[in-house]
Amino acid sequence: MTNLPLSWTELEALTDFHIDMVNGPTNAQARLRLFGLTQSDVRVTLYRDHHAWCPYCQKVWLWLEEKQIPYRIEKVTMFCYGEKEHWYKRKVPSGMLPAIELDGRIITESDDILIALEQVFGSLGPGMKDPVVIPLRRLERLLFRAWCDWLCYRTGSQHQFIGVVAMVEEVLGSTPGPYFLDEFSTADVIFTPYIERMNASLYYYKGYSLREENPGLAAWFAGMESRPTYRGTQSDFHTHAHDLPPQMGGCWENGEPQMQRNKARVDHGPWAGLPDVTYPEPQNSRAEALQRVLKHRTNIIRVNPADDRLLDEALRCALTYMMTSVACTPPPGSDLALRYLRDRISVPRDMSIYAAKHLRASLEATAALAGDGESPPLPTTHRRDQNPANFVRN
Ligand SMILES: N[C@@H](CCC(=O)N[C@@H](CS)C(=O)NCC(=O)O)C(=O)O
Repeated sequence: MTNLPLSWTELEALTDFHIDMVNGPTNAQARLRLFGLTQSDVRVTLYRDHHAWCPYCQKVWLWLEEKQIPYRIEKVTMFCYGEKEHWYKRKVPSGMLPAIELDGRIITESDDILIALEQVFGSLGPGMKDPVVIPLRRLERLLFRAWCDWLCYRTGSQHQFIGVVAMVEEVLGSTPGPYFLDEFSTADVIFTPYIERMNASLYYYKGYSLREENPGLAAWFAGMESRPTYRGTQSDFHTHAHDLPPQMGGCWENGEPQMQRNKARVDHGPWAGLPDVTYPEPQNSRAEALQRVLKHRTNIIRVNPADDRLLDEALRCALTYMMTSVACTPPPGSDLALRYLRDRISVPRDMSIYAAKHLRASLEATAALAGDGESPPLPTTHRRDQNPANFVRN
């Protein structure tokens, strides 16, 4: 007997997921963060990318969240996703992100932004110019360059990267807790965006698991994941693996068996258990995924190359499976459409990491009932398939 998918109305009844975006936990969807204060307390606007992906934006975002500074968020398109907003180019002619407006003054460059914020709101532990932080900032840039070299060039050196990682491990091993200094501080914020991207990209393109092979970094990740601020900004392997190539000018696969296995797993699952997250899964992650799809379903269906009616039914099959474990066979030909969507869930832009894993898994399991067709590979020189202009307003 064929199971029928639930209707949209029946699906709506299966989620009561709700967070207070303004005063609740860190989240990528908020346009205003108040931390219990009022709009008249807001002195800062953060301009960051629509995708919640830009690493330098994550640095400033995390800092503001840790310090609980009330701020507004204005989202801007990065060049490789679409056209830069004219209003932003009038403020910041280079179009570069992040920028902040602090008491009406525009500031760019993430380090200068943090320094300016420190002057007004105080530092997060030892500040950017503190003698204990400066060498750590240099180490972060050293690690960054060694990573770029290994990831992006055929001749790049794993050996050199591992050498810098050993220096990072030594620092982490010399502090009493999991962080770069005795307590969580600016130094951890500075390292966060690129360590996260290194973990994802080296797993996928080189078969190397930064987090699993280095005890200091494993403990650091666990420390970071104990913080709701970091969880709210945290991305997953799939998102990073496919957002990095256009930003980095390409990433080189080393073609080794472990790399091939890792790549297949990130692209096709199973996503549960990947070393991109280890904190215990929240109970409401399926409900979160469902709520996010319900909110954007019209656009999700419209931008998919498949026929709207076909995807409408197929998507309800996948969501029914995710929420009830009842498998419904989707219409013939919908395997491509479901996998198109599977490949375009962006974390944390669309939902949190565990919610995305459930949604990807349900889309894949449902697609497999229709066939083994794959949608064309994701572009590597741009990501205009993700142009926010298709999503910003319903
Ligand atoms: N040194 C700058 C680097 C900022 C940067 O490279 N931003 C990139 C995004 S990660 C950007 O805005 N690129 C233009 C674009 O993609 O639209 C900083 O620390 O803020």
